[in-house]
Amino acid sequence: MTLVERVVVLFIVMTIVKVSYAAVYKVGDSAGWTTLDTIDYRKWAATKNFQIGDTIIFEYNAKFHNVMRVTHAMYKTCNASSPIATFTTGKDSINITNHGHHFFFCGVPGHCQAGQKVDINVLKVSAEAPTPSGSALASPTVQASTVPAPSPSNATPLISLNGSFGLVGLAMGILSLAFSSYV
Ligand SMILES: *[C@@H]1O[C@H](CO)[C@@H](O)[C@H](O)[C@H]1NC(C)=O
Ligand SMILES: *[C@@H]1O[C@H](CO)[C@@H](O)[C@H](O)[C@H]1NC(C)=O
Ligand SMILES: [Cu+2]
Repeated sequence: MTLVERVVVLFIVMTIVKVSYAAVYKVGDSAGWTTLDTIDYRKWAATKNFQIGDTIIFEYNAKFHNVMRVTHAMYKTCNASSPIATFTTGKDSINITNHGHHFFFCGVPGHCQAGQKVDINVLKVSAEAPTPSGSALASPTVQASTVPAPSPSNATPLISLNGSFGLVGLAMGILSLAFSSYV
């Protein structure tokens, strides 16, 4: 390989690693964070495979909406009295740094009740295929027949660990391939 080819390969590998490790999701896609269209944010979230490192963007008119991160109990009852965090810029980026549920709603009275609420659930086992386990809510039979249920045992963290080692290993392998002839 020429030097240019090596650099190109390296760039491609780094791009792949970056894409698979840090996705950016705009809540509601082009509609954004709103009550105008009747957006089903639960359906929106169910098609995503959220992972640690991903960025969630709430985009909205700050005159009419906001974003509050809340507990599960507050989320269920649309209780905005003591949010964990409040965002009001109109374009809020939230970095996902841990597993589990991340509950958000709009704290403007009535908006959460109208459906302006979303649960960003970051699963422990990351699926390679774009088949979100969240779709189990919509179609449990399809989910059960096509995707093996993740084992709830202690083995699950090992699977994702192996996965990231595999990717790092691939990148390092190609790196050493690219530069081996210079050593
Ligand atoms: C909302 O939550 C606060 C604090 O957790 C609580 O004191 C209050 O009673 C709740 N309000 C309603 C309407 O449930
Ligand atoms: C999220 O991460 C990006 C880059 O990784 C950083 O620039 C940004 O400030 C972070 N945002 C928050 C809210 O921490
Ligand atoms: Cu709102």
